Formats: sequence, C-alpha cells, structure tokens
Amino acid sequence: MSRPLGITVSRHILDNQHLHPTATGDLSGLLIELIVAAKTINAEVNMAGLADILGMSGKTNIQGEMVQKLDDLANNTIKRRMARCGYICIMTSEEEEGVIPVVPGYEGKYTLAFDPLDGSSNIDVNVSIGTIFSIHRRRTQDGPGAISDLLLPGREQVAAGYIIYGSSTMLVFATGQGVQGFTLDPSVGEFYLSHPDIRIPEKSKYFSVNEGNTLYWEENMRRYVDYLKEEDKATDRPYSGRYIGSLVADFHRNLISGGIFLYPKDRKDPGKPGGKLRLLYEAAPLAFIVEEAGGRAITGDGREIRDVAPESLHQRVPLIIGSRHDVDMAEAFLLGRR
Ligand code: AHM
Ligand code: MG
Repeated sequence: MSRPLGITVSRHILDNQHLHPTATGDLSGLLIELIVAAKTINAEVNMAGLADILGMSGKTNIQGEMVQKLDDLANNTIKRRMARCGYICIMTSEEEEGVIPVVPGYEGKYTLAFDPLDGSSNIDVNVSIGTIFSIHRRRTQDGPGAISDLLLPGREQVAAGYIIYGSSTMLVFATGQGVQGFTLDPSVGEFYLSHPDIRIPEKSKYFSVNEGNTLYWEENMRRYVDYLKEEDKATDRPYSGRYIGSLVADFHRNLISGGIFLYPKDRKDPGKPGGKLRLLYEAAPLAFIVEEAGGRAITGDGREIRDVAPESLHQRVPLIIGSRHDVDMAEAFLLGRR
C-alpha cells in the first residue's frame, strides 16, 4: 500500500516564501536548519528511556565517555548547527548565561533565542517535553550580533515556534501568516502538515496552573481560580484542571483544545518575584503563536506579553496565555475589576 502524499514542512516553507516577492529565502533556510536540529534532538529524546538499559545513564557510557545530560545535548545540537548556518548573527539559550556568537564569517540577518529542552525535569518520567524558539531580525547592520539584537520585544518577532516530543513529535510555528502544525513521520524522518491554520477556541473550560502555589499568590489570583471552580451552568463552570508542568505540553493542549495557562507572579521564591517563566524563549514565542491563532497572552498587570521590553537575556515574566475570552476574564480579576 502506498503512503498518502503529504505536504512536507520544507515544501510548505518554500511555497509560502514564494508568496513574498521580496523574500530572500534566509528565513526559510533558517527554519529548515532548525528543523534538522529538532529531528536530531527528537532522536536523542526517544532514546532517553533506553539509557539505563544501554548502560548510558551514569556519568560515563560503555565506551567510558562522558554522557551529556539531554538538555545539554539539545543545547549543543542547536548551537552547533545554527552557529554556521549563515542566517543568524547571535543566539541566546536557556542553558547558557551569556550570548552565543556564531562562527565568524557566517553572520546573517536574524537572531535566535531558544529553550533547547523545556520541562526537562519531566524526562525521567516520560512526559512530553519541548524545544521553543523565537526569531527576530537584527537591529545592528553587519558583523557579529550584539546583545541589543536579542533584547527586542515579542511584537517584533518574525517567527516563533516549538517542537513537542510527545506521543508523536510535532512542530508548530508561525511566521505572521497563521499557525501551522506538522507531525513527524518517524519512519521517513519528515514533518508533514497535519494541522493547517490552527485557531485556538475563543473560550474553553480548562485551566492549567500549579495550584500548589496558591498560598503564595496574590488575593486577586486566588479569587480568579476560585471563580473557575464554582458551579454555574451558564458560563460552563466549574472548569476542569489540566496541569502537566511542562510548558510546551500544557500550551499545546490548550492551543488545540482551548484553555488558559497561568504562571502568575507569586511570593514563593523571593529571587523570582516576577514569575518563573522566561520572557525571550518561553513567554514571547508562545505569545506570538497564540495571537496568530486568535488567542491572547498577558502579564496580568496590564501589559500584553508582546509589549514587554526585555532588559536581560533570562528575564522572567508572569504568563497568562490561552483562549481569548478566558484570558480577558483572568485579566479582569487580576486587575481587580471583578
Ligand atoms: P525549565 O525551563 O527549568 O524546564 O522550567 C520551566 C517549566 C515549564 O515547562 C513549566 O511550565 C514550569 O516550569 C513548571 O513549573 P512548576 O513546577 O513550578 O509548576
Ligand atoms: Mg524552560
């Protein structure tokens, strides 16, 4: 039996590039290189559960070589491939404190911020994890990129996306023309268009939040979550709770089925008064995607995520993201209007 003829992600990217007469092909090239890195990470993630059986889980493997942690491995995979792809001039990663330069002579016109393996504390228990990326156009003219090329607000992103390593591996990204989802056929090693033009439901009945932090929330946040749990048929309450603790997985489920995810600011850790999640490679790219899909992403203190001006590479931000109606309602509570 022959396989159905699907649209590969490369075909899709190239077809869309032709819709832009001024496109140089650099963004297409960048995305295609990044997808190769993602497929490499996928192969490693799939092997992770076998690490014990193959004797590779300790500090050294059977050949006596040091074994890298999966998040280091994912970081290095992206870094090494993208450093000489020729389309970016500088990078930042959750795994590295400073900026990551590209190989001299390979500087391109974009910048890349990424979380190589988000939710990595879930690796050992076989829960979905993901890679998140955000792409901006550089501000400086040429030569090596500067940190200022990375510290740009989310609204200036030219593309953003994530790869979820789940029951199947999916790539979801947006370049300003809606959100497209692709599923990896592992037997062929290709991503095929499986979810064209994803739209997040306007209203949902699911909320995703770490309720273990209730004690540390502000009063308005507590009132909002209590509201979601009250019974009221007219507004479809109580909502159902869904929290995996893996941002990409929680976000992806809400994007497809509708829902609201909240990681508000709290008093749990005085070192993280502004929330837990990172602006440049967690909140901003997912905000870009959710808005392209018709949803909304806010901080809860009156700002849209896309407008938050980054001051440092690893800046944290409160994140409330998902179905538009639900985010509007959360905002009304958080600002004390309800
Ligand atoms: P990480 O970047 O160290 O993996 O942390 C980010 C993760 C997110 O995937 C997830 O949404 C959040 O941390 C869960 O945090 P908590 O365990 O506090 O609920
Ligand atoms: Mg992370």
